[in-house]
Amino acid sequence: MSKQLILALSKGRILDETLPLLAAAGITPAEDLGKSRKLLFDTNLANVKLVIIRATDVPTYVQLGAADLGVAGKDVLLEHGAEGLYEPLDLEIARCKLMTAGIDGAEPARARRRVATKFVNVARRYYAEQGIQAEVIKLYGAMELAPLMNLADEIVDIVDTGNTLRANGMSPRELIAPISTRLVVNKAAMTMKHAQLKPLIARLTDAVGKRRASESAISP
Ligand code: PRT
Ligand code: MG
Repeated sequence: MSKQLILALSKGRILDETLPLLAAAGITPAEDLGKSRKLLFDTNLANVKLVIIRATDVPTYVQLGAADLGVAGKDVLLEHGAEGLYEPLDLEIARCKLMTAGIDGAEPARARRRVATKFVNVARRYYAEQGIQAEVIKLYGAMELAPLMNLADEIVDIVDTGNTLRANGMSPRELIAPISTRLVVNKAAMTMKHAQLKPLIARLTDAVGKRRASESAISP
């Protein structure tokens, strides 16, 4: 008898890049995800089901074993904490950087820096490591607005092209961590369902390798 595997996918921009990778690894949803309001999907593989949830909820599902494995941004994993999770594979998609940023030309405030971010744990850890006193303010979006409105001296946010910062008269300051999307696996499942998980992880590893090879063949 084959044990069921539940794979938790982050919806949003990560999903668009995850699906081709899953397809290359031989996993396709049984119906068109875009046309459905369902959250739980069968796949072409009898023992694999998909759940599609908020990116920030993926570590929780996998940690608590509601899902056996998941796909999540490293930023989300750093913020959430990785207890009870293995991270066996870098999927090398949705690459970006976690950075500090501030208003162009403004010196970072010296005494006690006010930092607006949705990554409060990452930010507290980072400023403590730097020996910088920081008051971290939790925001749920539009971090770029905070310095402009005098709510904060600096932000911690995801930067890709830097266009969002530039459009708001801000620039990146320090790199906190390079980010990409990772495969995470529940530690208990890795033992209990090893026979099912091992070939799945191997196929995904293969798909990532092939994708990397084809990309380096195009770009110099
Ligand atoms: O929208 P919601 O609040 O539900 O969640 P979300 O915004 O976290 O999800 P979504 O779908 O945007 O996906 C977020 C995940 O994609 C992150 O956890 C990262 O791992 C990854 N990722 C990769 C990015 C970006 N690139 C990215 N550029 N996530 C967000 N951005 C945003 C960033 O927040 C900023 O507003 O894009 C803007 C910066 O981009 P540039 O190109 O202007 O620098
Ligand atoms: Mg978003």
